[in-house]
Amino acid sequence: MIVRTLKEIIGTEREVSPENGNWVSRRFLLRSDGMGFSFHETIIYAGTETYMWYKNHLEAVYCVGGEGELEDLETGKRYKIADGTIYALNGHEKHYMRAKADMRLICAFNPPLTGREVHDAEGVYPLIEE
Ligand code: 9YT
Repeated sequence: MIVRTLKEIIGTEREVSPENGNWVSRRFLLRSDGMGFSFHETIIYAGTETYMWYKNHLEAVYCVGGEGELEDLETGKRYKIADGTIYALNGHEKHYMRAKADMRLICAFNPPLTGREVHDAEGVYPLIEE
């Protein structure tokens, strides 16, 4: 059994931010934990805009705090994301997240992330195979 606290993750290798500092991801479970998915808490800071395209991954994101606007670039649709809303990128959709207040998001990735991934110039996380 694995039991971890946020306190144990902050300030370690499992806490990851992009160079622009727009978000921080605390990676509670990674591929090395053997669950078949990775599980993170992400804070996206108010006033930021992040372009993402999980070309190699499926991601589900459950918002438990803050508020932002999600734009699906495949359809042009915009969604308000706030406490109690989940979105799932089941079609590898390119998207923007614009945070209006610091957003606290619980995220699961399949396949699981291995650790230090941040978005590349295309908004993509690389697929790291063993
Ligand atoms: C909502 C989102 O995807 N933000 C980027 C960070 C990502 N959730 C991660 O690596 O934990």
